[in-house]
Amino acid sequence: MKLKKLAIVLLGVCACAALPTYADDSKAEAEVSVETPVEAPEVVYQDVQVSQNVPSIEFQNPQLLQVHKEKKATGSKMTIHNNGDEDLVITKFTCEGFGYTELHNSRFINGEREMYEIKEIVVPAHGKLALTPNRMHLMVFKPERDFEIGEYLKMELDTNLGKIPVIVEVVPRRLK
Ligand SMILES: [Cu+2]
Repeated sequence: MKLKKLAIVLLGVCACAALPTYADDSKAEAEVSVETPVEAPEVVYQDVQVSQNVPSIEFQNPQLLQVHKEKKATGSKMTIHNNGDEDLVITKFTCEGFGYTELHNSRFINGEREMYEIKEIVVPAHGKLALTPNRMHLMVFKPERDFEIGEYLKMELDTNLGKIPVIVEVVPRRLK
């Protein structure tokens, strides 16, 4: 008797699982949206990223070089495409996991690279700009922890067109 009852219960479970139940789907969806953290990034990492709030701006291969152990700082590499009619002016930015940031340019004196802070980075309308530690770039300081190669970190750029999120991939320190 007991065994038969168990079989019926199991059958019932199987039948339920096989049936598409729209009520359950909506419930699952509601649960997901409740559990989604408020600070979830609006964009995910892709080789080419287009911002939802400023669709004329495109980021190609956004990367952050692994943090320099002694200097506790590092720079970014990416190409920013501006398909809009207005120049893009970056005035500051933040980066997840870092306590301090600066906009930088580099100059070479006797073959030695020297970085210095600049007030803004401009990507001309209908133009593009390649950011690299050898030229203009986004520099981050005060790492709050160690970062692994392949990790994704969210940056947020303050620009004349509004705040623009971009996800950077942590890559090995290798410069062309
Ligand atoms: Cu720098």
